[in-house]
Amino acid sequence: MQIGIVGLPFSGKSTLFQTITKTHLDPSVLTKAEAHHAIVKVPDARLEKCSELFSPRSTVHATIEFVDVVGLKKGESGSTQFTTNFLSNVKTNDALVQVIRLFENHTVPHPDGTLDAARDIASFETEFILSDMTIIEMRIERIKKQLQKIQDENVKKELPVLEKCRKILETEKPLREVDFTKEEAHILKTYQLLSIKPILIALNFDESQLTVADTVKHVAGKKEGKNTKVVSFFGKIEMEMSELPDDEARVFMNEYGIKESALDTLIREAYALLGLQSFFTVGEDECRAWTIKKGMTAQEAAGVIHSDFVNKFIRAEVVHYNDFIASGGSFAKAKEVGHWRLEGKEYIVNDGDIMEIRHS
Ligand SMILES: Nc1nc2c(ncn2[C@@H]2O[C@H](COP(=O)(O)OP(=O)(O)OP(=O)(O)O)[C@@H](O)[C@H]2O)c(=O)[nH]1
Ligand SMILES: [Mg+2]
Repeated sequence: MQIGIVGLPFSGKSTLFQTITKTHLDPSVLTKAEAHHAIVKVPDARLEKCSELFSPRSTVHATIEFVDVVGLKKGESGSTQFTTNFLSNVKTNDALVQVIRLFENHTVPHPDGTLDAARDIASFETEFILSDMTIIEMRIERIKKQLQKIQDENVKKELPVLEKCRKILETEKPLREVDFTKEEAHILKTYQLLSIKPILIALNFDESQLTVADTVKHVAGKKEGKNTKVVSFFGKIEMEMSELPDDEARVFMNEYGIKESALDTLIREAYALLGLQSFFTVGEDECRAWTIKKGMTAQEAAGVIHSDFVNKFIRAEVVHYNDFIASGGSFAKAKEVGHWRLEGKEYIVNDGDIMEIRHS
């Protein structure tokens, strides 16, 4: 899973990227034209607890990849240019974090002169919608021509889906707000559309601002919906904080009333936004968190561990993390009270299930 960090120039993208990926980029690298990638461990207190109980040789977290998407520049006309190069860098991501600048900093002024969350959010939305519209219209034209020559059923199936998208985009609505069936979503996937991507709007405030809660509420009220979430963070101090040892960071967080680091909030929200969840495998050898989509069956989840397990799946031994802990971290006890179960192929895996796959 790859999440792209996007935003206007000087909105704090690289600051956020470095904070959540705990990397330090040289200022000379930051201005270069390539995107920066980093794989981040998904923090999970439940996995830490399992590790404490089993003292395994290795503990493996779920991971998520973050990308600092570069290439958005102020054009000669003064307005920001959404080049094709930039848009194609956005396309490859599964979801987006859009950084919105709400901090004052006179040494690096906002490209549009003032701070305005609604305007900045809308500027991306418009570009994404326009880009999608172009792709969809071109595809519709091509399909119509193709169908005049040969009646290909697979190609024919695409048309109503594309027409549905066109109608929505014409009302200037992003595609992420619309319900698509599994089949429709599958067809649309190949087009790498932009306005369909789940988005996390990350408002970047100054630590001195007193209006944080009100602004977040206001923006969330207007924008939040299906596949859109709004979060806030303090770019500059979170970055300073990420450079401190853990205990000092905690003191610092208490002082500023920060409950959770930007990394933890973002990962948690991004995870949920993508419809992802974790299940665990535990033991003396390895404790590990695995990422799956919500609604996956035990058989599908087994396939994430090893593709062979799909066909060789017999049963899954399942106990939920909470029940396991309630049973004092003992499988025997969990079995005794009936929390430990044998489940078949069709069992829908829950977030936090501890599983062992029985296979032939
Ligand atoms: N005061 C203040 N300054 C910040 C904050 N976040 C970022 N900055 C500063 O704003 C400038 C731009 O931040 P970056 O993280 O480089 O922004 P960016 O979006 O990556 O910028 P480009 O890659 O050039 O488009 C830097 O000088 C940061 O130190 C913040 O929360 N408060
Ligand atoms: Mg940058």
